[in-house]
Amino acid sequence: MPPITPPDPRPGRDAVTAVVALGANLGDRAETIRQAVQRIARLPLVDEVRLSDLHETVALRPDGPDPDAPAYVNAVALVTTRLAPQVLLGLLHAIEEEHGRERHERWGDRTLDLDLIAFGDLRSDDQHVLLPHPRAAERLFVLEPWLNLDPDAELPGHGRVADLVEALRG
Ligand code: PH2
Ligand code: MG
Ligand code: MG
Repeated sequence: MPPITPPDPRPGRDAVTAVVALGANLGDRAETIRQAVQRIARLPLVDEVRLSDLHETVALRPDGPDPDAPAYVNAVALVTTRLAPQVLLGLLHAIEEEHGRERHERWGDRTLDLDLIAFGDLRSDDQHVLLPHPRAAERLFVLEPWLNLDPDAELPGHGRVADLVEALRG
């Protein structure tokens, strides 16, 4: 007789849609982004991933846009997952490191940046997992690809992404 396996006593989490921003301005940027999305899709407890169009964008530095810096490829992925947000964030950082991400200066050039922009409608001021991402509302390189995936998207605490994009485009 095979052993009887007791039911898993851990409570299941409901699936949530997380918004992940992807950026790269070194190496084969588009290929890196496609590989990163495949890695995310293969993570445990990730059910579905939808990737936006890839957008080429001017690098934003702490003192403003820098057309002389290597340009970015940016995209957004909608990730349906039952992972906890801090676990997802840790796994995103691990994928950045697999792609040789090095951290020198703030907003320096990078092979891969994966930012957790939103996690359902969760708002968190935990210093390790700030949600939504504190600068997302100002960043067209995040909001435009997100809008392209979901015309009804809302950034928790900031309203409709379509309205934010319109205001930033001026
Ligand atoms: N990310 C940054 C800083 N500057 N500029 C663009 N165009 N795209 C980015 O993803 C980006 C940036 C810090 O994460
Ligand atoms: Mg970033
Ligand atoms: Mg980052």
